[in-house]
Amino acid sequence: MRLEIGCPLLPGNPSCQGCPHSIGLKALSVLENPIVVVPAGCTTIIAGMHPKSSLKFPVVHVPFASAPAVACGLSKAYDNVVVWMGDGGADIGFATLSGSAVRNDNIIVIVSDNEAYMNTGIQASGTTFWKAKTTTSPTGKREEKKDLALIMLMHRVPYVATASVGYMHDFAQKVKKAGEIRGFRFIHLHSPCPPGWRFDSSKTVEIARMAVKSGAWILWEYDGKFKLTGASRKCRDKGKRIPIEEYLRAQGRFRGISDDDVKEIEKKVDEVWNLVESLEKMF
Ligand SMILES: Cc1ncc(C[n+]2csc(CCOP(=O)(O)OP(=O)(O)O)c2C)c(N)n1
Ligand code: SF4
Ligand SMILES: [Mg+2]
Repeated sequence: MRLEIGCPLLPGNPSCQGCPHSIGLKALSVLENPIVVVPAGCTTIIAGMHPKSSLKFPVVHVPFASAPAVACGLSKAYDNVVVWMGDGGADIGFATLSGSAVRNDNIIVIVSDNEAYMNTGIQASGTTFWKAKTTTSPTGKREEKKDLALIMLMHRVPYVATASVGYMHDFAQKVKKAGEIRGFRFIHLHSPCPPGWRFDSSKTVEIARMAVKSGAWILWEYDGKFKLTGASRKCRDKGKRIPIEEYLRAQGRFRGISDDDVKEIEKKVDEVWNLVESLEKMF
């Protein structure tokens, strides 16, 4: 069933053109009266400062490390408490994120992952892609991209999924399903950022889809059973994927990447697919 996705974001807000958070936030419209907890990041700016707000639901602005703890408190009085945080927030706030998952708090956490600390000037985060150039990795990131969704899955919480702003219906279905489950629910949203990744602002959805179609980002869901979802089901067969090189070369942050590094990335992506396929058999 196709869900009706509304637009809880008002026009005139200060997001960049083609901002992935602005696209992703629309999926929250499938929840009844959500309360959204937002730690520092681009979404703080997009939402705006009290008494003004560009979002049609209540927003609580909090310091980085406290977001899931604040949401835990709110969940004692309200349903549908959602933390909407960036990948930087998930790095810096990981202790409270993990603690909240361990307690199985009755909250939904969505990490909108644009693979860098964008709001403070494109610094690399734990989820920045290997070899991506940022202001703190000017020759390409040397460390691996950590797999946050799998880390959260290993907390053995009731619901974990990945999603992409390129596939909003898949994402909205996951938000809706998460809203019907109690306990700690986690969604890792892939959010390509035009200025941070250096591509034209009209191409956010196209780049997000290329990530999925090349197999570099895998859409999956765990709701008691681990399964691939949406476009990623077709990408199980490697022959049906687009070349990863196409995805990488469409972004300025990978400018000048060597053919050997592209091959290395293909190998890393294959390893993640092997892991995901073994999880399908295990859970
Ligand atoms: C404890 C703390 N450290 C650093 C900052 C400065 N700061 C504000 S926003 C931000 C980047 C956030 O990055 P991310 O969570 O990925 O969100 P994005 O801006 O990419 O959407 C940082 C480092 C802060 N507000 N608090
Ligand atoms: S820098 Fe990226 S995430 Fe931040 S407002 Fe601009 S497009 Fe959105
Ligand atoms: Mg970020």
